[in-house]
Amino acid sequence: QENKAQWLEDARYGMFIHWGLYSATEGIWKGERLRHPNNYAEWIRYRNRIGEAEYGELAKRFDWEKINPEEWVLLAKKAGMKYIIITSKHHDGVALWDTKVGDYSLPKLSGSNRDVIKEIADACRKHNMKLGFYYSHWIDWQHPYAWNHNQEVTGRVTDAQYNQYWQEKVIPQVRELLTNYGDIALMWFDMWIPYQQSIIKKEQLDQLANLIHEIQPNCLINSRLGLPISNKNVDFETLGDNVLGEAYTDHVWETPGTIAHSWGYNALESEWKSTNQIFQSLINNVSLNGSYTLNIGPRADGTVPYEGVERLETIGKWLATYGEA
Ligand code: FUL
Repeated sequence: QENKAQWLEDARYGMFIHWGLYSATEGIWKGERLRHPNNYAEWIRYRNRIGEAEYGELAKRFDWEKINPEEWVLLAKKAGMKYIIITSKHHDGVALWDTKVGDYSLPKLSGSNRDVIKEIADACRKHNMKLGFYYSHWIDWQHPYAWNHNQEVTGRVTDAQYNQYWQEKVIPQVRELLTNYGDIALMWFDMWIPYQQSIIKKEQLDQLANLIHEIQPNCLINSRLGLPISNKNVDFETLGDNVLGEAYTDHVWETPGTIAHSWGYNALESEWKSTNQIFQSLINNVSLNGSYTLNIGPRADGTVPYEGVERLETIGKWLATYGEA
């Protein structure tokens, strides 16, 4: 039987893009710098308990004159990457696209009519790049009945309430993503514990997977959906953040990796990995038939920090010379 995830194993190297309202904070909230724990820049809304309205104001800081998703695609090309995965909705609950499900989207909050998801989808088609969507299904700091860390502890959200979140936000939003933007190579969900330990029910995950299969049968689903790789609805395994492969497996897998520490843009980032270290990670995974999905965190004006561009281009030059048969 043909493995529909084979292309991902063959692709070996892709780009992750973490971009959203959090990018506009640049990792600093009212003068306060990131600190442990939860010190990923894209977690700032949760960490600093930023309210809905105040967080929404961040959309005004986006510079639409400069934002150009095609440049991300061209950078991925130059880097030798074969696919792109972008955060369509991260934990903050904000849709980057022009969703008809609620008002909490980048276009509506910013007052711009630009849909960067459409723009990146068009650019990917133009440049022959596969496109996948990160979608935070489990956690959503916007919807009152979704999992938002406090409620899991206090048990305030009931199963019925969670299901309301699921039916009125997750399902219709994923339907939009798979209906309005052409062929989507993969859906990258993000729950790092098995669903049994979460508020999510198996029936809800099956409903989500069935929806995806119905609209786009070739679209892959990753294991952070909350199910093991042995489940028929999971097409490839996503290892832990920056966790590299250690052995051959009988399934397709990838590592999501950062160039520095945070995934979202952090102006005070101080933990840049060396080009050599990143390259070694890529080679490690490729030598075990795995894939490496390396992240960039563009600023609110769409520009990519020099430290990232420089590393991507250096590796890309090597790959162009020696990388392909
Ligand atoms: C994690 C998330 O919590 C991070 O913010 C990031 O999206 C990473 C890829 O997955 O677990």
